[in-house]
Amino acid sequence: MSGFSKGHRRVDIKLSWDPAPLGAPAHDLDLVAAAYPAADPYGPPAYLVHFDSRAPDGTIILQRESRDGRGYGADEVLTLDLYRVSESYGRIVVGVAIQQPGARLPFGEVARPKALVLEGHTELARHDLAQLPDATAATIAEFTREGSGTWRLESLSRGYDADPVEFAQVMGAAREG
Ligand SMILES: [Ca+2]
Repeated sequence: MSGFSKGHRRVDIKLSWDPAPLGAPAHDLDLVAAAYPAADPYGPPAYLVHFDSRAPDGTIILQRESRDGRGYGADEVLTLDLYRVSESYGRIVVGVAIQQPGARLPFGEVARPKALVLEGHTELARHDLAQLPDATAATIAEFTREGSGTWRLESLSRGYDADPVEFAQVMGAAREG
């Protein structure tokens, strides 16, 4: 899956999945965003945004979160107000990780794990995470600030074998083409 376009201002990322079968432990997927310093865009994240962590300036917000995939429509929604992000941040990576409280749970065992990347009503990218059946986490989008100050989106589909905490630390290490 590839996407490439420029000048994004406000982007929504919507994650959905279906609940675990009755009687089975809940399937809990998490959207995770990591912001990296402009001075060191492939170093450690400056901050993380997920169900338990907020952006210090409120420019990246988890609008909705779910622990079990129940309910209608998107289960988790992340909004990135890119036009308000401080120039001290040069790169933002967004991914999805599956909580691993018991037996290993990869995307292939979660029902209909999907993510949409939207700007307004325009669909920028669509991800079927079942296409990474053995992974327990995946990066889906990378935003890079251009010299002109605009944000470029690269659509990713890179699987990881990591729980959400491990994933948050390594999700930005890969340098894409
Ligand atoms: Ca969750």
